[in-house]
Amino acid sequence: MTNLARRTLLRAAAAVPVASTLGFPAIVRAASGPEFVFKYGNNLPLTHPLNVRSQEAANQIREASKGRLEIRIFPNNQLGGDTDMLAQVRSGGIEMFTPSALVVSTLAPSVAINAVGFAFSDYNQVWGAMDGKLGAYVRAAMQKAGLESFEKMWDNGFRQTTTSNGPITSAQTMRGLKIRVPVSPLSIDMFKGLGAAPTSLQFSEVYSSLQTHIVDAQENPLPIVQVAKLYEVQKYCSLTNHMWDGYWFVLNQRAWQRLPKDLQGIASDAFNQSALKQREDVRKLNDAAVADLQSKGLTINRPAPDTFRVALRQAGFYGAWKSKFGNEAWDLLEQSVGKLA
Ligand code: X2X
Repeated sequence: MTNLARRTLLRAAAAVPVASTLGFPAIVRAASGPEFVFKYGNNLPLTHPLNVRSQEAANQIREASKGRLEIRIFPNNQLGGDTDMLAQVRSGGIEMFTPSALVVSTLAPSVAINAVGFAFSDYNQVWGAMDGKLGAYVRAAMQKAGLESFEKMWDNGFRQTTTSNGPITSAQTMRGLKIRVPVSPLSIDMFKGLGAAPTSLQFSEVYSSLQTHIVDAQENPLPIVQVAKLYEVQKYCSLTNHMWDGYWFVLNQRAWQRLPKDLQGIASDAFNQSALKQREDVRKLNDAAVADLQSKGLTINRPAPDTFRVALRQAGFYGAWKSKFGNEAWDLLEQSVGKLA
């Protein structure tokens, strides 16, 4: 057994499913247990709407399937970081995972297209594209890479920048900034284009790397800054709105194909409906987040986007990523947001 495999197994053995932590009623089922158990790993704390609504979907599925299908949730990187979970969902070590589109792009590059810098300006554009042709295009790309996915994407949010050493007010203030970004070539390239010094780290390492000043800054939507308590290790929050990011619910292809059609229907209905509620939860959190984070000690500012856009154009960011994503994907994005390059 490789070291990685051994570590993964040990982690899986040590991890406790959410259902038992939260004291949900024991599953009503025959003594033989559920016919199908899907292990679902994610990188977020239990309090994030992604986990709250996933648990709701799991409960619905247990009821609607009369205990035949059980979804066991392993939140908060219990099964390893993003890169580990992406490998596990492909190999079948786990059946489900919710990676950010940024992270799936290490496997299927076009999947990160929603995160092109300053492309989406509001949620009407986001859901129009992701529930429409652009989303369908990306899901087909994931399927080619061996991953099934549910139709509805879950919200992460518009990403904002936090630092420990001064507010970001323009592209000039990004110069040399030691900033953590997800494990994603697009994020690295974009922050290099803005003049910063980005480092890719899995989300599981973010709090400690800020605390120990391995990096001085990170970028994430406000609800993540809240639930992961990043305000404890950061001082400034600049509302840069530099990209929109969401989570795909991906599934191991063989596990999905083994599931009878009726159970497939029950599972996808439950998760797609929960996605819509989760989007609404994130919207409400965002509305209240600025005041909440201020009360927790963060200094908030709202930089204008112009200098960032100019810096990215000058760095050749849009041209380079148009050729990486390909004309078809880029055209679909521009149908939703207008001309970019
Ligand atoms: O790792 C991050 O920054 C996070 C939580 O936003 C993602 O999953 C991409």
